[in-house]
Amino acid sequence: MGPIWPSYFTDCSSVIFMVDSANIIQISSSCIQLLSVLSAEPLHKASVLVLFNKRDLPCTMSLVEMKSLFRMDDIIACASQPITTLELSARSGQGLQEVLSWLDSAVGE
Ligand SMILES: Nc1nc2c(ncn2[C@@H]2O[C@H](COP(=O)(O)OP(=O)(O)OP(=O)(O)O)[C@@H](O)[C@H]2O)c(=O)[nH]1
Ligand SMILES: [Mg+2]
Repeated sequence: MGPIWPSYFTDCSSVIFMVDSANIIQISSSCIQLLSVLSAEPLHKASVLVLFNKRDLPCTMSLVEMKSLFRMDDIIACASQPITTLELSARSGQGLQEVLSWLDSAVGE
């Protein structure tokens, strides 16, 4: 669906970018998609949450490993937006409270 995302960027004040952290094959393309979202002009001031989902599944990398593959520190340092990273299991609900707190503060701004 990536090619049609830009049609939703106008008037968008916050972005949740969900990464399937159980799908190692998709990590590099996921990183490229994230960079393209971050460089989109209408989103240059949006609050961004990068969410590593499916943390309940076995054989997933640690958050530290995922972030290092994404070069997340470099991305955060270069991006114009404030970026938060969190891990989540949408299935078990682990991490959901932190996501809701982020939404609360992002939407409240
Ligand atoms: N175990 C687990 N499953 C999840 C979680 N979140 C979503 N799913 C499941 O993932 C499936 C959806 O696949 P996703 O890969 O998230 O969706 P997608 O990327 O649009 O679909 P694909 O193109 O098939 O990868 C559904 O069966 C969900 O129940 C999670 O945190 N843990
Ligand atoms: Mg998927």
